[in-house]
Amino acid sequence: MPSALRFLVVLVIALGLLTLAAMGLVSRTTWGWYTKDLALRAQLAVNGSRRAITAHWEAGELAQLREVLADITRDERIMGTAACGSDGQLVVSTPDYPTSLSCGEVLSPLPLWTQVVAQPGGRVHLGAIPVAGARGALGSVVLVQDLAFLERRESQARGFLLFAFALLAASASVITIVAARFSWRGWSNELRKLLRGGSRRPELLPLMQDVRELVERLVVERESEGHGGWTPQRLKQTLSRYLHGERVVIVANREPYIHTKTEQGEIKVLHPASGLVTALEPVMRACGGTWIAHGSGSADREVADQHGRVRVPPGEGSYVVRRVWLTPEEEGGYYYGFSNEGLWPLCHVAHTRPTFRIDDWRHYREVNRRFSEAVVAEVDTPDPIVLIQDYHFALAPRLIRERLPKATLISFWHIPWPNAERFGMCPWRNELIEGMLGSSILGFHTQQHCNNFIDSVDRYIEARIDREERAVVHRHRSTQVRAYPISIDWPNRWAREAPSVAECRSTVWAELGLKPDALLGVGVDRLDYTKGVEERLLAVERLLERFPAFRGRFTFAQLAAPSRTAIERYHQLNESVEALAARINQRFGSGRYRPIALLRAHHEPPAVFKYYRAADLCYVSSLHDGMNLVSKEFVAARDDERGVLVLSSFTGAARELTEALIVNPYDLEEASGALAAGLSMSLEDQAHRLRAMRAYLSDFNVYRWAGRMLADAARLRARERLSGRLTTERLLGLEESA
Ligand code: ADQ
Repeated sequence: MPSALRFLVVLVIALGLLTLAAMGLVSRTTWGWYTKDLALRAQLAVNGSRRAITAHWEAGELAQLREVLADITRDERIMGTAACGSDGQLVVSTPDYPTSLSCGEVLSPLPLWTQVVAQPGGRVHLGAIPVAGARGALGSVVLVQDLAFLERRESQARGFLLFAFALLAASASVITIVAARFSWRGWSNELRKLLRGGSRRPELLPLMQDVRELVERLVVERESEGHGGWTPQRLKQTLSRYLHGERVVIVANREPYIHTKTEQGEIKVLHPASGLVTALEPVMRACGGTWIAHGSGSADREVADQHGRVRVPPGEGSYVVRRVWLTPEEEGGYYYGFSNEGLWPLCHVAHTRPTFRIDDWRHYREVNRRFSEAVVAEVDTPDPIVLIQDYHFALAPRLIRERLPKATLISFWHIPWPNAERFGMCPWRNELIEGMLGSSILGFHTQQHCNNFIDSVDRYIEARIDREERAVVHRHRSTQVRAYPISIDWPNRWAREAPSVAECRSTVWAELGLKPDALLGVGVDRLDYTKGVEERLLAVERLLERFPAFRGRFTFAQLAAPSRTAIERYHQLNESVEALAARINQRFGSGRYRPIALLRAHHEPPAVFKYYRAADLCYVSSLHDGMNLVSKEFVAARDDERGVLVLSSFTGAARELTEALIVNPYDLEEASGALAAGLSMSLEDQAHRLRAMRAYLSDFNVYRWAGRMLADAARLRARERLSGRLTTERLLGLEESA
């Protein structure tokens, strides 16, 4: 039986019993009132004729006495009257006086004697009123009153009562059901709100805090144990469970969708193929938050609203890009100047001097402030989750923290962190470190970068380092410093969509004009001095010097996307790479054969993956690299388990892709030897190495990177909520005891 019906049955039975009890009570009370009334009426009737009664009775005028008594019975409810002598004998009575009522039974010395007796026609009320004359007591006048009217009234009252209780029962049931429904809905809505953290009902908060903490702890523990692989769906589920509907805000220099105008005046949307975008897109799609970025496209303003907002992805609109507009001076100072001429060379050990200019620093500070204000304007709770990306925003965590003390701020530094001594070259090192310590969690690709950061804190600012917790405590706040190695999506979209390896080879062979038995090496980079492109070309030159068998057969295709071209050092690099390629081609080229194919352009991901799949070998020779996604993309592209990865030991990736041929790119003997070994590696060895690396990447993909950071953030939020509650409880306890 459903619980609502069960409740109704119990309710009706209870009301029935209550009605019976009430009717008994009402009946007794009304009878009491009425009999009292009848006695009074009898008294009044006799008193009104007392003189005549006494006179006729004393004079023995019985006929006149009967007439007086008959007058009294004219009242319709008085059935009969009798005069009973003190000796208990009937003196005289009216015709309707019941003969069954003898005077002996009703005589009483009391001023009033009443009784209800049953008669064949129904119950009657007897009232005996003593009468005395000049010579003493004469007897009593007995009035018999009909009670039929009273019974009628009683049954009417009972009917009304029954009806009233039935009505009450029905309305109580309806009200109870409606109220129960409403209050259940209210409770469940409240519960939902509470779980999302949006309730304003303080009485439920302590209970729900416990529920939330328990749920969060269980989920976090389960998720962080890493059952099964990380997929976009699992990330999505984890996020909605962790975040309870809270929105995520991302702060990054690069926007995920750039609107540009073509020469024909059409608006085109570009989705930049960057590791950062690939990593963070699923997070935004799952949470529907806001991505705050520099609006750099030529048509960005045209498609955005007055606040710089535009919904993306186009046609889907699952989250918002909030564009921050920068003047050319701001972009020059903040992006090209302090970020890319100061911090980039400072953090990479790649022999380009960092340049620090006071104006650049001012712009950097100002742009960080502008982005922080945009964060404050975009959030709708006091404790949002904000993901701050990269070296462009070292000051933002502290600026945001000042405005949103309860926010969970996760900063991720995509490039290396140098050793403390090197970091000390920056005139504003303390401000940068203190800015970053506004974060709740600070992520780097490797433990080495975390260690370097902690050493820099130790050397330059007043803070406590909690090595056990891997955290820095500064201004009473703790920042966890953790390694989260970034990765690529797996299964990889571009690898899945690419043509077969044979097709890729034949297209690339045709594009480069290679002989059928040619061997192909590939390098894919932004043209940046940290990527070791010069060292790479020198290694190819050394290969051809040392191993003549590869001359005329081996070609190295370098895909080089122009980058930061407004900076002088990048111009120089461009020229030196071109000159080097020309020299090597000059030295070892013959006929149509060119050992170096320098393809200086931004290639769309399908073209990049075509080269990965066509090549016999990929050489990543970074002089210093936070992670390096090209190496991981090459492994993802080779579902045929063919090809060799030669990888610089100075990349974060070298710690994970240990089956690659790991080299020191400065050591041209070692690097050229590895190239030669790679080009002559057995197919079995190639497959063995690729299989191991592919298995690793299928587990350690980009969803795991984002999921682990957010799982740590969820754990931190649960812990902070608990400690906040303990503090409040303790304070309350102290107040009470004071
Ligand atoms: P980057 O220095 O840009 O990233 P990387 O990690 O190799 O270096 O990512 C480059 C991305 O650009 C890859 O997805 C690659 O396919 C693409 N790309 C490179 N050359 C290209 C070309 N010519 N045409 C088209 N696309 C090209 C920074 C850090 C890295 C860190 C990432 C992510 O310097 O160490 O791995 O962020 O955190």
